[in-house]
Amino acid sequence: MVDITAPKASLSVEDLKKRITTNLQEKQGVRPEEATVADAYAATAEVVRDYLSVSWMDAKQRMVEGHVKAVGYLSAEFLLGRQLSNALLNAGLTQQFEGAVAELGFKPKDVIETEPEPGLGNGGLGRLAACYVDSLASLGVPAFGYGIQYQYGIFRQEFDDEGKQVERPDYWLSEGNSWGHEDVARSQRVSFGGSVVDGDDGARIWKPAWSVRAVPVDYLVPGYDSGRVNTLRLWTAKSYDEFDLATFNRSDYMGAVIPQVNAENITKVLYPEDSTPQGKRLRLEQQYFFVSASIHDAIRTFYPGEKNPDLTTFPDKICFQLNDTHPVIGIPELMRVLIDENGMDWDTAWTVTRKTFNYTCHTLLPEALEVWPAKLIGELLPRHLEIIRAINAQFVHELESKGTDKDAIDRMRIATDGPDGQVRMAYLATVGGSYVNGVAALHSQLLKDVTLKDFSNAYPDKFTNVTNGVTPRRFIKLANPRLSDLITEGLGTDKWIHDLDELEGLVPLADDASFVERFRKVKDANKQDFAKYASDKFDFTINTSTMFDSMIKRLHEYKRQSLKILAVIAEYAAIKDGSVDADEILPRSVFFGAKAAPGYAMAKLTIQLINNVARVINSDPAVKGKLAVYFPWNYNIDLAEHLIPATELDEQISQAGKEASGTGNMKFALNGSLTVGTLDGANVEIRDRVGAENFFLFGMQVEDVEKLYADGYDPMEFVHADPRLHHAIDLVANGTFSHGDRGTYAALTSDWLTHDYFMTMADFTAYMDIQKEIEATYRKPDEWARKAILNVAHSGFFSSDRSIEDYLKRIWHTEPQR
Ligand code: F55
Repeated sequence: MVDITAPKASLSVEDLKKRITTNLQEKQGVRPEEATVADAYAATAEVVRDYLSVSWMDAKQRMVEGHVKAVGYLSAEFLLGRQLSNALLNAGLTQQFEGAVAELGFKPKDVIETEPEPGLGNGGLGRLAACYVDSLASLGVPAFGYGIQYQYGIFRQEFDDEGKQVERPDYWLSEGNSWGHEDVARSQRVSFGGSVVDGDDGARIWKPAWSVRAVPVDYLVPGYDSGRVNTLRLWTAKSYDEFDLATFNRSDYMGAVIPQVNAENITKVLYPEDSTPQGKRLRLEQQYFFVSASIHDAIRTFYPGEKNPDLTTFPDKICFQLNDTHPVIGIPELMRVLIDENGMDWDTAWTVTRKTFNYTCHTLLPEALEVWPAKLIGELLPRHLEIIRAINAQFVHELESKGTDKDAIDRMRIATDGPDGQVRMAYLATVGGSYVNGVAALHSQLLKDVTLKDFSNAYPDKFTNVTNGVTPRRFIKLANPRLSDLITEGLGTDKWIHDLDELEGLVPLADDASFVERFRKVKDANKQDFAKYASDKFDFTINTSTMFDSMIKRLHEYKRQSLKILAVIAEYAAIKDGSVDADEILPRSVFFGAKAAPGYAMAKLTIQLINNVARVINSDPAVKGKLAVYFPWNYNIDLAEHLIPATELDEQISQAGKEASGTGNMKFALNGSLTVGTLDGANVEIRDRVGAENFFLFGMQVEDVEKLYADGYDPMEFVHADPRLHHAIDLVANGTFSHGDRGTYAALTSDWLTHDYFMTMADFTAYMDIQKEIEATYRKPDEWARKAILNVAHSGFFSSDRSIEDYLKRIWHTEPQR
């Protein structure tokens, strides 16, 4: 038997070159001298994957044989970003790769950039899942990521001539898939529809109407310098060629065959809504599809070959983290699997299920909590609806016997009755698992005080916090090599890459003139790089001696891109009418990056406005060199990796109490930007750590917002009180940014003046004021740099390694496997 645990020597440049050459000839079918950069990429990716697979097999074997409980991270989204450079870094092969491909006649950068970005997520939630699988592997935790391999990821955003968003399909698999490998032998059958009938001894038997085949596509997740390679298993739907017995019995040939033919639709496309889930049948099909396959996969993995496994031990083998409500149907599914498929009694199954699951909530917006029509669940998953109703009945009974008051019980029902009955997935998750966590301290507090208040009153020990984090591998080491080198030099070690608290060692260097100077040079060089990238890719001409001011995130009213664009318009107007004098103006380049959900009209109109403000301002000689606005289209991980290291001012200006955490804020602070922000989400913790004097705080706080809602908010009062705001809105309304047409932005301006639910008008003056302070600080470059260095030094807490350690201690109660 081959000893797969034997330590392997790393590869030399020569070894790697040889392997790539062989792959080119034998797998890609080209002679090395004829190879294109795409061939070189495909060959390198395969070679690196093969190289990692020895450690991967080893990790899988040890996970099953070892006695450490594993983690299954269930997420409908994993927003990975490009794989090659990350795999090379984590495997310790970056230099060998650079040497090898250079000898083969390629620029390493070109090879890396050939890879299409797998955009299998919408934004923060999906990216967080990607950071977490990186940290799990880097810390040596036995873990699986489980999700969906969509054929079409998040849409590719383009802008038309009017500056409107246009969505284009993202067929990211068109050139093949170097990283994901189908493992057809480990497929799972997932069934839908049909009915439930009585069996013997009170058993209930689900007779589904149709089934699909869930085929796993495995992605390797190499830990940084940990030797561990975990699995990210993304399921793809295939149809079965043969008929199900149930299909055959129904003798409705065409009717029965359509769902089979449509099977592959289940994993066709990622839903692009990031905050208002549509109660669509296909979305529920996606959720059940990946969760059912994953649960069965875990059972198969941990009880190999066993016909009648003792599943009371299941929670000792693995615990499942539910990434928001999307995988919550897993709770009734595990109940069904235990009871119907494995003959367990209800109470034991309930104990096992509750021990197995935990739930992370990522929102404070009520409309973002998934609620499904009971009717739909009943049609698609009739047995699950029965189980959910039984869980609900048992839960209500439990509350009654605890003496919970009747109104509270009514508010807390998991499932409501009647023709419009609903199932509330966040409640099901709270009741059906051990722990519920928010994603930043303030968010977790608000979950307890507001969103899930009744539940936290009834079960206070269930609630905990794990503040989000980001991986320093992708977002510092790979994205910002210059800063990485400077940090390593300053600290005299590169230990910070896996222990980010080491950054504290930079604190004294914030007062070291030569370090400060080098830090400034790094930022300048990154700005030059970005200008070059943006010129090549977007044809932008950017003046790099301006301040780089960025707001990159999904477009949502609560995030308040409107506040930023109104401030830009106000500044533009002030320059034009001479109300600021020329040498008072701090030259700025303002960057936006944002996709809007295709059905979100207000967000799309905001995009159109930003594009047209950019068009007008950037072509107006009166503000040339003073103010410019850039809106690179199709904001994705690649753009973030380029823009964040070059940014000096980061905008985190959501209405207080609305952004659960934010993770961009962490990436910026770690890359030496200063934040202008409200006291919201993780901004609170960032400010606490970097120091109030190194953070530009403005705006209303949660209590102010509550009070203003309660007192009755009238945005007009604020518009009248600040002539700059009044004027800026006038310019939007009078056609300045719509070729004279006064109707274009009517929906926006009327909302600002009448509703303005997120209180943009109320925070405008404070936002303009803080900008003056920002400008004054920026005029003292050494002071600015000192603050930026202190942001880096004190942000080590925001490593996703620390988040994972918190999950291990507070929720999963497991540990790395040495
Ligand atoms: C996607 C689909 C649906 Cl149906 C609902 C929400 C989403 C989604 O993408 N949510 C999301 O990204 N939430 C964000 O999660 C981040 C990670 O925890 C937070 O930092 C951020 O505050 C939150 O908005």
